Amino acid sequence: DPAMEPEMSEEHKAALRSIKPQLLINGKFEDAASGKTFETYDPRTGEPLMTVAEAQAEDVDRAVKAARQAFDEGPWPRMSGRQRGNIMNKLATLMEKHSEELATLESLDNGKPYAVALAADVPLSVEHLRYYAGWADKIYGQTIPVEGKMTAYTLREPIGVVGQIIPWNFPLLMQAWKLGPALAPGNTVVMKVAEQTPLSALRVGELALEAGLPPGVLNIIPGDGPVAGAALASHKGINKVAFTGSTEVGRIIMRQAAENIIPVTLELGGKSACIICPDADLDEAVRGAHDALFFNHGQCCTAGSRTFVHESIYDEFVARAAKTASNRRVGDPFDRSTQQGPQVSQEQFDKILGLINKGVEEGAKLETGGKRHGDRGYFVQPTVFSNVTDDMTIAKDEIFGPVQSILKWSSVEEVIRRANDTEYGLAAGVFTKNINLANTISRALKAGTVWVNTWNQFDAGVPFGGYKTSGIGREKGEAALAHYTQTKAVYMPMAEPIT
Ligand code: TXE
Repeated sequence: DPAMEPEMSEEHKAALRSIKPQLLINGKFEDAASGKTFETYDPRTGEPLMTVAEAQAEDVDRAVKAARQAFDEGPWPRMSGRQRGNIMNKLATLMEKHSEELATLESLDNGKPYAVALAADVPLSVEHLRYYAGWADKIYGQTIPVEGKMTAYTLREPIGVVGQIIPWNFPLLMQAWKLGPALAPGNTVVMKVAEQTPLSALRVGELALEAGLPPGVLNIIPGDGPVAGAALASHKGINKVAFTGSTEVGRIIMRQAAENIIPVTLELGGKSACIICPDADLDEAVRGAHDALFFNHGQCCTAGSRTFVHESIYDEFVARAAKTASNRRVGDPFDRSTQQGPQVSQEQFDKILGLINKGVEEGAKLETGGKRHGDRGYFVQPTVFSNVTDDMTIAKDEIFGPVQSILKWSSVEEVIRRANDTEYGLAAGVFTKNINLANTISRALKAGTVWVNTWNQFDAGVPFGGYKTSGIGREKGEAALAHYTQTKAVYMPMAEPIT
């Protein structure tokens, strides 16, 4: 395709050639039974990037059967935790070895800056797998003293076949977040990757086989949400479902899980409040609030999409925030100076520009940006709105784009109430040097994560998840393992103890 030539280097082509763009079922890459395929697009140009096999219900069924057999008869849940940990560590090491290739795929498919993918997405995914590899031989129960001549203990067993559905904003990282706690205790997995970004996950699937993951333990099915995703979430053969994506689809997934009475974990949308107190270091706060919103082009469930600024510093803050946003370097993700690439898809691009227009219509003041950047691809100008009020659409809906909304507050009680006045509760944060204020506000915020004078910290060991409609359950840390194991209690009489 001549339109693509200027931007497709030999490195890019080599990374694309490294992929088998098919379904990974039972340790083999294969086409969909129907032969169906779909295109994944290059968000820089909107041109097709690669043709990928598209799973239908019959393929999902084959994948679930493979995962079932691997769980019921295969070595994975039967080998020692330490052996599982060794294989997971090998996968992490292979991913590290292929860092540049994986980062290239991530940028080509998703549009995020290559430098960010290489410095964050890949190493954080590697670290995550290593963290859970470390847990694999440390998942154990308790011995519980009971009445009478009886002994009792618990075992923590894997749940079985797990269905996992992931989104496109952090393809590698979302895959690692889901795989780590599922694989460590011995579950087997069928993973539906996002139709926008299937590439890096497929490469990881191949590396997992190379690392020695037995066939059927990890099955990867690219495909459409309402087709492949729905077939997976409603399949009678899965024992648990885990989903990251929109709140709207989360509701559907939970309904389907209810039909089969299986546990469900959901990581959904957010409208996170970033509260700037009058005593905050203004430069740090402007930079912090900027990064909280604009990181990953605003495509973060934790985006600080409601910036609440105290009235005493409001005008100065707005001026500096607008300047910072207008200085943000937008461009080709493979240019090392680029801070912001294109949004992931035409659909997201349209949604964001639509919400920007809504902001203008409803009376918010456009300080900078507001339009598409350039004339092709899905680039959006870094945009800042001031004079945003709580009732505006841009203050309520998840925009998932580079659009900062700055609201004004005057008292602590008021800002806490307004920050919590949302259906979401994923993350929140406060910038202040006053330790009492930091404590008061962080305790009062109804959100699964609160950041104080920082944002977007995601250590593998720290639990992450939502209050309210932002989700159910926790990912990362020890907390996630609880969702991927079930407890068996064993009672056994014992002879009269001799003491
Ligand atoms: O999400 P979907 P979309 C939010 C964000 C974004 C909006 C829409 O606001 O603008 O959601 O994005 C699969 N049964 N987030 O449309 O549809 C789908 O194929 C089973 C927040 O991309 O929820 C993909 O793999 N699966 C979010 C995954 O669900 C279905 C990240 C997510 O897609 C399905 C992404 C169905 N009926 C978007 N329909 C976050 N929490 O970080 C779709 N899918």
